[in-house]
Amino acid sequence: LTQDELKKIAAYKAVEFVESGMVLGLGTGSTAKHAVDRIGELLRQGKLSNIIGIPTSKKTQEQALSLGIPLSDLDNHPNIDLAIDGADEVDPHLNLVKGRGGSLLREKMVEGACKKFVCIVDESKLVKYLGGSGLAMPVEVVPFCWKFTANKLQNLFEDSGCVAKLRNDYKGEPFVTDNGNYIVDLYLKKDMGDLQVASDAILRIAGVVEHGMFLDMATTAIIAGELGITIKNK
Ligand code: DER
Repeated sequence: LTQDELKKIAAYKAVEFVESGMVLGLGTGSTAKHAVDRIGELLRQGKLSNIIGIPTSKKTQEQALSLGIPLSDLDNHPNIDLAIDGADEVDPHLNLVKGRGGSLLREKMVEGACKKFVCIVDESKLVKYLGGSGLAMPVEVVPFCWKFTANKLQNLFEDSGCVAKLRNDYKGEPFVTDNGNYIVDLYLKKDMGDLQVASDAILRIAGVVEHGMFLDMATTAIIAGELGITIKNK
């Protein structure tokens, strides 16, 4: 099975949790895309009805619009029944790294407003500890003096051999989020210790808007692997 087929399997399994009448947080990324497609398909077939989608990015908003999924926002629906979204890393406690697609702020706002947050991943996303994959730990920062903020972030985790890099787009320009901010990616060589302490320290830096660690937020993880599907509950 290809990675995308595994993503699709996890996504379709998560959509089995969706009931008619629900307000749904619609995730962002290549795994969540399958879930949004599936929701659109079930609505079209009449197998689901009265769904309201709260998108976690402009990209997902466009996808949902093209599928005819009725949409609203957090101002109108501050309490959401269920969110379905991918992740870049999942640790054994269902803590996540998200945001490699750049949507972490809206994802964290939406998923923070949900009664249930089902995280859908292929097995390649499982890690022993967050930041352990050597891949980016995203932090959304204001563009104003981003270098100053990036240096503070890098120094915060110097014991973990942290390197902070501004994320650029394909043109080599700074990547700009849906919210008009920049992303500084942190690359760690060792784990960052207590995650809550690390999270609090990052958020104390004035130029930081939000980071990509989703601690104690996912209620369920659906993991699709070569040997089948695993469902882990908090
Ligand atoms: O950027 C994001 O937060 C995405 O949800 C990411 O965490 C997962 O993206 P993927 O499903 O394309 O791997």
